[in-house]
Parts: sequence; C-alpha cells; structure tokens
Amino acid sequence: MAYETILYEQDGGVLTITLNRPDKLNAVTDTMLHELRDAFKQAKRDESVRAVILTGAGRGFCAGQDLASVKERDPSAGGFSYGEHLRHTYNPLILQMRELPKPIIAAVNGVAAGAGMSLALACDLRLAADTASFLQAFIKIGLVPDSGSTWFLQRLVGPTRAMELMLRGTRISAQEALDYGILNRVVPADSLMDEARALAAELAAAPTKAIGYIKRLADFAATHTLAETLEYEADMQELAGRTADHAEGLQAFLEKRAPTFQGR
Ligand code: T3D
Repeated sequence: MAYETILYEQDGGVLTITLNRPDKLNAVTDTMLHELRDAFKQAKRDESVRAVILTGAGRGFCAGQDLASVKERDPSAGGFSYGEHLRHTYNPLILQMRELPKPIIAAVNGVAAGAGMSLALACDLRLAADTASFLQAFIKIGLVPDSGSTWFLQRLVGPTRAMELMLRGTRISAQEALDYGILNRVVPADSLMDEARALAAELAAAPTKAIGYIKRLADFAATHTLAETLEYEADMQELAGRTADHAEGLQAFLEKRAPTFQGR
C-alpha cells in the first residue's frame, strides 16, 4: 500500500506499519490518522495478515498530535474543535486497534509522547529500545490525556503512578516504563526490530482466531464483574472450540506432533 505519512510493509504473516514523519518525531497529522485507520482496516480485512508491528521512523516513535496543525484549526471556519477532532479521528482509531482480531506489537524506537504514548498503550504488547522514553505530554500544554491514555495507563501501572505521570508529564526512560509495567521488554536499540519481528512471527503462526477472542475477553474483563466475565469466557470458548485451528491443535497434541495453525 502506498501512503504519504506511514509505511505499510508485509513480510509473510507480519505487517509492519511505520509512522513516517521522522523530521517531526512522527507527530500525528490528520492525513496520518486517516491513513492509520485505512491501514488497520486493510489489516483486518486481509486474512494473510496475522500480526502487526507498529513502529516509528527515525529517532522518535511518535510525538503525539502535530501541534503546528492544531494551531491552524479554526472551528469558527468549520474546522473541528478539540472534542470533535478526537471523536472523529483518534477515538475510532484506538477502538479499531483494540477491536482488531489480530495481535499488535508496539516496537517503540524512541520518544512516545502524548497521543503517541496512547498509541503504544493501545497495542497488545510493547517492546522498546533502551533509548526510548515515554511522557504524558498533554499537561505540559494545558490539555488532558486522551486517546485512551487515562484508561490504559491506570490498568497498566495502577492509579498512583498513573496519576503522577498524567499530572506531571514526567518523561520516563524505557527501563522505568518496564519497571512500571508499561512494557513487556526493553532491548538494545539496534536489535529492536529483529526482536519485534521474531515475536510477531511467533504470533503470526499462532491460532489467530483465539488471539482475537483473547483480546475481546481481556478488554471485557477489565470493565465487567466476575460472573459476567465467566459467561463471556464461555461464549468465546464456544467460538474458539469451533475453529479449524483448535481442531488442528487437538489433533497435533494427540499425534504428538507440532501443530500447523492456519489462522482459521
Ligand atoms: O484535538 C486534538 O487533536 C487533541 C489531541 C491531542 C493529543 C496530543 O497528543 S497532545 C500532546 C502533543 N504532543 C506534545 O505536546 C509533545 C511535543 N513535543 C515535545 O515535547 C518534544 O518534542 C519531545 C519531548 C517529544 C521530544 O523532545 P526532543 O528534544 O527530543 O525533540 P524536539 O527538538 O523537541 O523535536 C524535534 C522536532 O520535532 C522539532 O522540529 P524542528 O524544530 O526540528 O523543525 C519539533 O518541533 C518537532 N515536534 C516534536 N513534537 C511535535 C513536533 N512538531 C509538531 N508537533 C509535535 N507534537
């Protein structure tokens, strides 16, 4: 796929989406938001895509909303206000990522600020270069965390740490983010993409449908009671139990061989 602000590159079952405005630390423009939504739509539609990596070009992962373009918005001339902009752009993108029935790995190569950090938090797994950093930059310009940061962050790091990160906008290192529970792994910067591709390849060979159901279950469990979640687990297990990959997994176990999952 040819886009202006992102790269869309597939290798086997692994799709890599690269935010590609390196001179601006991949700050997010409306074009980028539109292209990301299109890319995730393609990723959902294309059965051959079974895992996605989200990363950034150059020295940054993503510096959040492009602030120069905010300055140019004029609601009195028919442009979006802040709330309208979020509702039309970031909010559907974040939901689209959570609802993608395939794993998304953030390969955080550099600074992730504001909505750029939210994008990383919306992924299913997060690897970061040891040179990466994270900040809830919103407060520094008098805004509030958005694009899901308030929801994701409290669940990942707990309310005490989340509140300090959001109130102070402190920039934390990859190691601190790992210690806080934001990251799955920190790796040397020059091996980040190899590690991300190896993990993505492993997940791309896994039972894709079950991964989609696990994503749904995890998000459901975060906001429902135990009784409701038990019921939803039963629903999802019903669906997983009908997949070809489950049949293959069961058969392979009984035949004492490695399974070959097709993502169906
Ligand atoms: O309605 C809505 O859309 C609301 C949505 C809001 C969502 C948000 O994300 S609000 C938060 C927006 N992001 C920020 O406030 C972060 C701003 N950037 C920074 O604080 C710093 O750049 C960083 C801490 C991320 C990195 O610092 P550093 O020293 O490594 O890099 P730098 O020199 O500041 O930036 C390098 C270039 O990127 C520079 O451009 P130049 O001068 O070389 O031409 C800088 O202006 C540009 N840049 C960085 N962040 C942004 C940006 N340009 C536009 N928008 C940015 N967010």
